[in-house]
Amino acid sequence: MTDAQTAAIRIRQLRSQLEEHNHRYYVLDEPSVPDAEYDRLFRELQALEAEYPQLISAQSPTQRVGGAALAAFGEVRHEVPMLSLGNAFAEEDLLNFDRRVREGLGELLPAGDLFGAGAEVEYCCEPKLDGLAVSLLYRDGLLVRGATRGDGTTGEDISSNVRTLRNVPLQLQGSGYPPVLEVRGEVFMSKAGFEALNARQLAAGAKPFANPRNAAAGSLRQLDPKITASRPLQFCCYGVGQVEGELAATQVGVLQQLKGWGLPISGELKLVRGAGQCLDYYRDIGARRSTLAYEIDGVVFKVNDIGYQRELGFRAREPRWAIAHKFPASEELTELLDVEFQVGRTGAVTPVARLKPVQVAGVTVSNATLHNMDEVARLGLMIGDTVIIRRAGDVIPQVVQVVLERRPAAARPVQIPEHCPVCGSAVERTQLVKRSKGKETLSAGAVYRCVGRLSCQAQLKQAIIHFVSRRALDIEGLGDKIVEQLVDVGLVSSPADLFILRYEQLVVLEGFADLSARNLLAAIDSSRTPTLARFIYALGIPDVGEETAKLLARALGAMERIRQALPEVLTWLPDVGAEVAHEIHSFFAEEHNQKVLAQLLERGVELQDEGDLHAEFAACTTLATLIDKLQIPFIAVTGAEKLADKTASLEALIALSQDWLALSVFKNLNEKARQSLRDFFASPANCLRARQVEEQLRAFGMHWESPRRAVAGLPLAGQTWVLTGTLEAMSRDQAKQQLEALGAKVAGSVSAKTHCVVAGPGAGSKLDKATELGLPVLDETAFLQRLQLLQAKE
Ligand code: 9MJ
Repeated sequence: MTDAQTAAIRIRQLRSQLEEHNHRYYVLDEPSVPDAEYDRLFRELQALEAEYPQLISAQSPTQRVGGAALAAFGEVRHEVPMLSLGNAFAEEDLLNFDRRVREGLGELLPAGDLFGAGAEVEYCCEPKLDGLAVSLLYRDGLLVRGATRGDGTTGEDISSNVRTLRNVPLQLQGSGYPPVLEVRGEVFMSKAGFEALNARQLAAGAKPFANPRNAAAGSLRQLDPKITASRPLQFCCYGVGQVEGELAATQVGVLQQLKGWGLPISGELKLVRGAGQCLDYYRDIGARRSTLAYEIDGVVFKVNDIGYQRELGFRAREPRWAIAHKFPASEELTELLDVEFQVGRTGAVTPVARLKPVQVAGVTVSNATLHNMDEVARLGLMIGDTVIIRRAGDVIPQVVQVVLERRPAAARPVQIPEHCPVCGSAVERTQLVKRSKGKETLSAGAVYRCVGRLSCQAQLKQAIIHFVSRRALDIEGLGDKIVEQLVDVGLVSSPADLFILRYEQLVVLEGFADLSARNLLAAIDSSRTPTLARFIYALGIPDVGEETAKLLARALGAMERIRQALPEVLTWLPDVGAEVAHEIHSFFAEEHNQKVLAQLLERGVELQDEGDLHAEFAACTTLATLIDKLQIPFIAVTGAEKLADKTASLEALIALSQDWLALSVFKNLNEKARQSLRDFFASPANCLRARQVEEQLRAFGMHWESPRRAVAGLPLAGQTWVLTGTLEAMSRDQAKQQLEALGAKVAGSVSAKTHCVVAGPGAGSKLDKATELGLPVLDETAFLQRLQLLQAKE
């Protein structure tokens, strides 16, 4: 045997011994050897690895001290989204949750007892740790990746950091684990660890952390894993994500399996039966909260049976089978010293409470957002008042209430400034446009805006900070302070100015030197080719977040189409309502924005992935949708459908609407709707608008000839579906659109010709009829699954 082979064997022995000791010490809390013995083994391993660097592996305990620092975190896509939990605050919320669970399970649940009591559901209970959700991926038992939750779909790759956590096994113990096992849990800091860390921070002249949660977050999101390694972080497992292979059939069973493979789980885990026992658990943990070694902000209940969990499924971003029952938030009294006004990216002027500093649940609070002037009015707040401040978990402190008995004689009212505190432009109250039955009404909004737009330095700075931010153009090295400086010295007065910055201008600025100036220019240069979605997001259009930006880019495919889209056309996109459509349209209609956009393109910004209108979008229209989008008063979706059935084109509809005789024999519409149709198209402006919308749809590449577009070949072609009851994940309108995109016709009544009925809660006679006729009926979960399957085939 060669020396290297002998070394490899010894290294393997040492690693397994050290990991065993680690597990006993950090997971089981039962150390089996003195620290000195552990240190000796550790140093022996280090020496061998130094001698044979080719034998170093990421799974070695020596790597727990942290490897090389990173320049940035990579991105990780979660195969199975990392969801958050719904909250229960009052006991009643918990009882309602349990009722929804039992109703959702319906007949799956065994019958109750002979005395008429309903069957009870088993729940797995755990304390709710107040830390950061993390995913750990094990392949064939080896830890290969650690990631943060991020937005639930994409997180950050923090593999090097999680390896430094002493109670995270680098290799699973025992056998029988699935070949791919993603475990999920919370990274947190114990109260003692937090105190010790803060003592060290203070001794080193560094800023102490506000609370264990912040300390854990700050420690885990370090580019240098050595820093993470020096922090007292712990992991606790509470579930699984992606799994290839079999696991136990209950939540508690899975957690016991994970524990058997060396993963730490909660020591307070308990299996209970029924909501009553959940509340007992909540009270018990609540009473012992201050004696626990770590901070918690409530308890978590999960339906124990995994089959039931699957049946219950998800609602939006939360599982229907789990809930966090939160402890009451902490509240304190303090004095409102003043109200100041901040100007945000979109010009919103927001009141901020300046408070006499007060400790609330371990954090000093001296500011609290007041949201808007309606909130100030609702609270009846005056400067000088004594107020109740509440802080719950990681939530921004809130002013909950004024203590009127303590109002001093000198209390002053809070007044919104007439002029922007930053640029002096007028401050105006926003107006809300409300559409009901096709009529627009205006009402005063809660938000006040500085009208200065980008001539207001506050808005300009925020707009640029947003433009260069990580999820937008991602210009590295352009932090808030630098943006502020660039604006203050007048080098940048629009996002387009970033692309004409020169070395001589930068190098003389505070905090810049040769290398940093060059680096910034290089970073700006490499941001010139963003994806369309990032670019749209970067523009900072009010109400257009990342998701809407992605949707616009995916559906319309090109900047030019997005720029020109009429509000009616924008509302074709799922989730884009009239208000968002209006924001997008008016953003691009504004002269200044047009100029900046033209400059950006002139100055070398090149969008990467422009293309055609998305096929799904191009094919998703019918004449009925067009009529519906025109928002003719008293003509709702079904009315639009009847009209589309009768008329084959917009021109035919316009002609029909003016033909009194034809309309009066058109029995399918009531008198009010007929009158409204006639009035609508009697207006030349409305006719013009309708024609413009149609023309734009065609110019964009949408196609429809007859009200029934060619659907042959689509998976549901020739089928008639009926939707009844309420759906939770989407509106009925959206469900209908999706079905139509797959070729189905969606009808309003059930007959022997119906192929399938989708029935949500509250379904009545249609469901009865479907049952009577023996038609297939899907509940929402089954419907969503079917849609997904069919869309995947498409
Ligand atoms: C915490 N924070 O202790 C979950 N959690 O489950 C527990 N969080 C969770 N479970 C699904 N015990 C999403 C989050």
